[in-house]
Amino acid sequence: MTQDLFGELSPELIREHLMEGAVVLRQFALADAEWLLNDIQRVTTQAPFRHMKTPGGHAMSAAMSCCGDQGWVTDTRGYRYQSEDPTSGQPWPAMPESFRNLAGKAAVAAGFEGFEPDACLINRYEPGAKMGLHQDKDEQDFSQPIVSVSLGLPQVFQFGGLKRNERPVRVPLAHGDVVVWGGPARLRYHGVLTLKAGDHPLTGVCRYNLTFRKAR
Ligand code: MD3
Ligand code: FE
Repeated sequence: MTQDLFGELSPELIREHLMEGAVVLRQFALADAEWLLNDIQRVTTQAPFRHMKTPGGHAMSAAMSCCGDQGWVTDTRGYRYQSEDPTSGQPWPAMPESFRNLAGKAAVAAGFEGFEPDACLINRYEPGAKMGLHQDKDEQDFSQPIVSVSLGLPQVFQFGGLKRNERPVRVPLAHGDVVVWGGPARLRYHGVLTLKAGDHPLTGVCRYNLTFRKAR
């Protein structure tokens, strides 16, 4: 613990610089994890997890839901953001304050002031689930970063280059880790390897990942 100017105790910030524009904030969300998980539960009661289909017709192995003004969807028509949940036809659940606060704090800690995400994609991985290398490029403004929060079981993240054929670097992500991707890292290929079986005290047999985006 360190003491700041006002004598308040705060946990040491563990910053791992991955490459230009990408920083891992180890355990940054640890103290907020139970609130975040509660809010994941509330959001996904309204907008249940589902396995969306890629334009190629394959069901994704990660189950997904969204909150905020915009949600990311995929179906046979393609990938896009939209303001309604296609399952219910209703607007996505509002972004919980716990989500918004954490995303803002993490962006500032990584050097991005004024990050105001309008979308949060919630991914749930169970053993055997993975996400292949892809770019996040359905957002309008690539000058805005993406903040990702890992909760529950650990999973190995793959961080590639600007072309799919560049060999990715492997970065293990654990409960509470937050990664901020901006600047020249914003359009890099990335994915996660297959989740291994395990049992986490707060999430059981799964890993959750929140990604905060400015879609519009
Ligand atoms: C690097 N999710 O939802 S988060 C996704 O663990 C996604 O669920 C993964 O990729 C997961 O699109 C990885 C880390 C991440 C998210 C966005 C990025 C890394 C990124 C955007 C640009 C570069
Ligand atoms: Fe992604």
